[in-house]
Amino acid sequence: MPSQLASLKQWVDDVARLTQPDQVHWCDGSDAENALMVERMLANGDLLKLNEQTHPNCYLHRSSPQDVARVEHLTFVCTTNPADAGPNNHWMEPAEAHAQMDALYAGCMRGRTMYVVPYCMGPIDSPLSRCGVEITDSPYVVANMRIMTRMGAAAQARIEREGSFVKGLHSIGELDPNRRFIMHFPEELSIQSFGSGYGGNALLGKKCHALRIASYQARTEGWLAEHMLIVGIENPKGETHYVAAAFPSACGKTNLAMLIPPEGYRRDGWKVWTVGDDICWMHPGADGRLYAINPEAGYFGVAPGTSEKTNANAMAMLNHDAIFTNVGVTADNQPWWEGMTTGAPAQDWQGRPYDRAVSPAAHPNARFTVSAKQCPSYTDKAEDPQGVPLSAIIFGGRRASLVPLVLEARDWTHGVLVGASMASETTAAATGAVGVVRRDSMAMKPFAGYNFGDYFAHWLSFDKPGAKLPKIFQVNWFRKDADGKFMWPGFGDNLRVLEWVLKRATGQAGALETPVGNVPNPADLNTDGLGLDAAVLEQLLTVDREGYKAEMASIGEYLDEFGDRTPHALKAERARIAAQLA
Ligand code: GTP
Ligand code: SPV
Ligand code: MN
Repeated sequence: MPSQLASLKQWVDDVARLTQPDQVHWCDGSDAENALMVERMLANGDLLKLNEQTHPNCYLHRSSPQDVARVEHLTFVCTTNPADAGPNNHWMEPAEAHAQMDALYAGCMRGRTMYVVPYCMGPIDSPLSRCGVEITDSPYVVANMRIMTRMGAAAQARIEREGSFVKGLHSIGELDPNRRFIMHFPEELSIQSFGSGYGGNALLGKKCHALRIASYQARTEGWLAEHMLIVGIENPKGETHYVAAAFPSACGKTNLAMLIPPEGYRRDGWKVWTVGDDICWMHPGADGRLYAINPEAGYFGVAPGTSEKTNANAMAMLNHDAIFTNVGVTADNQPWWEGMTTGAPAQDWQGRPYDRAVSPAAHPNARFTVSAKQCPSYTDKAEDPQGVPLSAIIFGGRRASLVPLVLEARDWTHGVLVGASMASETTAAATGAVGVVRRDSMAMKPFAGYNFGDYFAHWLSFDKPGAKLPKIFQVNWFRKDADGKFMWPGFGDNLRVLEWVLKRATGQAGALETPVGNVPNPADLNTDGLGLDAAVLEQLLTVDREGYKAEMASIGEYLDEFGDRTPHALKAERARIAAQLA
């Protein structure tokens, strides 16, 4: 139903005049509308139906082979003052960016339908939620936004009531990588994306709105928009503590959010509840604690590596009503990707006969889209308008060496330094080289909508009288031995580390103090039934002082990249640790 809100109506009219679609469709989010989208995509080849017996209502989308991941080099934050975007972002002058985008958008929807997609990030009745409208010419985007957000009539009603929303304009254009831009205008609360139909480039509610624009809004409004999963850990006494954890793209958020406890833990009564797997909005509550909501309603998860062994919860939610993007298929048309323990690929992600010498069956960044409610560990706390109170915040990355399995920050300031100085090996989630270690502060390098120096200061500002902040930790599941093998089993066994984290947060576990943080003594971790070599555990928990001296020097150089925007308190904290190590 076209909007009664003058600003929304006006914007949609302006966009239609610029892009010249054949039709304008206002999305209501209904089942009938979704059936129409699917019908259109089956007709034009955007979707292929998967095996109806084994995977009812499941579809495969094969994206353009040149359009398979986020494109950081084509993603811009367009602020009036370049220093507000910071050295952590690509910047373009707003007027220049608008001129470039207008030229690309001119007439780009001729012969197409323009969809107007109202959506709400967060529970529809939560004061912490924020709304947006995405205009797109891609029915694939409409179908994905319907799963990933609260999309349709209820969101539109909220937008009309509140009168404000984030404006997102998206066109797939010709899917030409040379005519592709993802532009953000935080001062205007708007996003413009052209030339990609993939994931975070195109589903504008996700990284563009819920991280880049939201982080900018959150700074002025006193909250945090973060690249974090949210998980509830229920102990045998029936107490549930919530943890938020930031890992860079394709570094284990979905897996940790859906963790299945090791057998001994299950027997003792431990349970894990999934609130979110990618994005977390945190607000200080009246009681001084930080409360978190998951602004998303679905999961856009990495398929390769997902298996009965690593993530049985994810496998169970992918049997029906899911969209698969760039996976392979079996001879009987079931989805297939590397790491699966059953079946065999017949075609690869580009639809060619599978040949291991030519290509993996699934693209390394192949994804599934599925409603959060289909996950066996779903909790209706994900719908709680107040959010869940956090007991711990964890930062983690892929570090083959140096960083121990887990360490605890001394206090909030130290924790912010730990997050700010995170580094991780790059992955297939973004176009470019894979496996290169780079600084990725709070796993937000590709997603912070403003200068990291200001962002670190904003993080520090939460430590004020009356605040009951979560404790901050760092983890590393990805240490490798001399043979290049992972030293820690990971996945379900990560609960062993979470148990120590929560015990530390409630003052019930021991630790060894070191200049870079507190690490568990081997006896402080529950390793029952793990069968891990004592020497390996020892190595995982050892702080390499010489290695950390070099790391601290490198962190000093990194903090200096943000000039005088880097808070003095953070530099002082780094200097204090460096001095202790010396
Ligand atoms: P985005 O959706 O891109 O933000 O990624 P994510 O952080 O949710 O990563 P995800 O959980 O999808 O994991 C990415 C890859 O890391 C998958 O191939 C996993 O199998 C692998 N992985 C996840 N957890 C672990 C772990 O504990 N140990 C090891 N070795 N690999 C892991
Ligand atoms: C990520 O890259 O961190 C993702 C996938 O979660 S995307 O939606 O493409 O950003
Ligand atoms: Mn992500």
